[in-house]
Amino acid sequence: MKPVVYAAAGLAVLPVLTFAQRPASDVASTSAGSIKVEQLGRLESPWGLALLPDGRLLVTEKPGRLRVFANGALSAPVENVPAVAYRPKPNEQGGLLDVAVDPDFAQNQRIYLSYSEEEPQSTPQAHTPDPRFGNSLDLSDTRLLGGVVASARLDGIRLTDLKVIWRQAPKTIARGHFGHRIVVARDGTLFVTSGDRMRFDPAQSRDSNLGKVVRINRDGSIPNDNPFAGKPDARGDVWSVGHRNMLAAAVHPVTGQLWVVEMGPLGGDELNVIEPGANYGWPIVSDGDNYDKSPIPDHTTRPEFKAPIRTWTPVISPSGALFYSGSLFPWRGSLVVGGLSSKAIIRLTLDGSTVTAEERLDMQRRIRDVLELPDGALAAITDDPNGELLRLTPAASQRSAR
Ligand SMILES: [Ca+2]
Ligand SMILES: [Ca+2]
Repeated sequence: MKPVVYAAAGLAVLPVLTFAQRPASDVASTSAGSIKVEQLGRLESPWGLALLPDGRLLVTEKPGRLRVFANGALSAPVENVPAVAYRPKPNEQGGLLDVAVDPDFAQNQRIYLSYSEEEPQSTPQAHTPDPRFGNSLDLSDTRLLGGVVASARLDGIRLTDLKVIWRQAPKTIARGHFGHRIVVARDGTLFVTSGDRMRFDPAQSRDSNLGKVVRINRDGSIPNDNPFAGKPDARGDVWSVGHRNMLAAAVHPVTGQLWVVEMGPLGGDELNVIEPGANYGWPIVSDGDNYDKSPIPDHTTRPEFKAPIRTWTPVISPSGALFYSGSLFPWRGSLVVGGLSSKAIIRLTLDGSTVTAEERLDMQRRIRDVLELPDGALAAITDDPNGELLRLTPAASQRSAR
């Protein structure tokens, strides 16, 4: 991997950006000039953003609400959103998670939601502490949970004809690592990032879809050209193997490949270019280590596993990604990644599948998802019980437009 150029003062590289305050609108200087950050609305723990063909935005809130942003305002909660398994901070990662829009929405009005559900009538199970998590595991968590993808028709602000089309299997105790970004592939199939549910080893197991990238048809059936479709010893929904917790994913605009940004453990966040059937190594290798400081061999020690094209230690905590295609910012072709613990938007300049530069926009907020608006502006949501829907635009063009 080529050395990555970090943003740093005094070097001939891209500047670090800092917003001095957190008012409803911020301005900061970037390599693309001054950027204005406007607050469009407030949301409780928003998680996923999607754009409808008519320009309306969909946004989820983890406690179980879906809202429509149109004409400058957030709607009331969309009716008939299914019940989700959610419990408030600091112990939750589940709830209502991502939302995606059918490529034929104008004809069929269908959208896709991911969320966590509890096993009906499940008996609470004792938690087996895993030393690899150190003291980071929530032992009060004893319910069997799993992630779900559902399809529904959006009729105004009401869902109809809701169908569950995919489930994580097996359900397990543990509050985290659902994953669950939904990305529509160029061929109209759906990619779903399925986290390891904090159980490590299922990520390498062929009879589980935990710790995998999954690809399904829009009705939940298995595409015939999936790498393990029809094989007796593997699940047909699996597209790639050996992942931890992938909260950011986007389809490359030229190659059509899925790119995912994966949370590492203690260090070792990864940017991976996904190839069908490939094994990305978790939990056997990671450039990070376990929470109890026990070492995990680095990727370079096991070349049989597909290596990330970039890793981050300390971590950025990736959550949400897009390939920028607009012209409002001079960023066409960049991969833009939202960061939680980094409280940043990370922009990677690419040459093919090599990262040639990295710019961090210091947002002073945990960024949960990012989206490109039709005019090339960026929308972002923040991971906070008192979260924000933000719009980022070049400050100069904002002034000239008014
Ligand atoms: Ca890996
Ligand atoms: Ca390591």
